[in-house]
Amino acid sequence: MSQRTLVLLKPDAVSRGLIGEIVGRVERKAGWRITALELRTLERATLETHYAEHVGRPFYEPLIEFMASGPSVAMVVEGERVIEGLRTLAGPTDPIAAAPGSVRGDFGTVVRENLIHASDSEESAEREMKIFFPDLSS
Ligand code: RTP
Ligand code: MG
Repeated sequence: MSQRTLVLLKPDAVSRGLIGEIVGRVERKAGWRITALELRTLERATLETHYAEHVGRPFYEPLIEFMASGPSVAMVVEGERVIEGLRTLAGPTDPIAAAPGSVRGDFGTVVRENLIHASDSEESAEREMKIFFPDLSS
């Protein structure tokens, strides 16, 4: 079942020089392909749309601030069961609970600065791809 998912390498991943490390892990998975990729400092408005589900949570404001603090990499990855696969590759939200071998488990300690975002369902993937790559063909 080929799918597409939206991945963000968050500002901590970019500032720490981990783009190649993380992109390399994605590229090495058999049959997965990166079909769009952009380095850009994300606008507040873009982030508010992306994180709309978290409005009102105590971590919402600091999360938006952090995500707007420097460049991120946005990309679309296509391939077999890639939505679940990218969530596995990323690891759980809290990097201390994430197993070594996952991106968060290998490189993170702080919940907010957890390096990577990956869409959590087909519906989220469709919604999020349109936010970051409005010109993408379906
Ligand atoms: P993401 O959406 O970024 O892929 O991460 P996720 O599904 O694993 O986590 P989610 O619950 O959607 O939270 C979104 C992002 O908000 C930050 N966060 N901080 N308690 C906290 O301080 C807290 N909780 C969440 C993290 O950056 C998380 O990835
Ligand atoms: Mg999420």
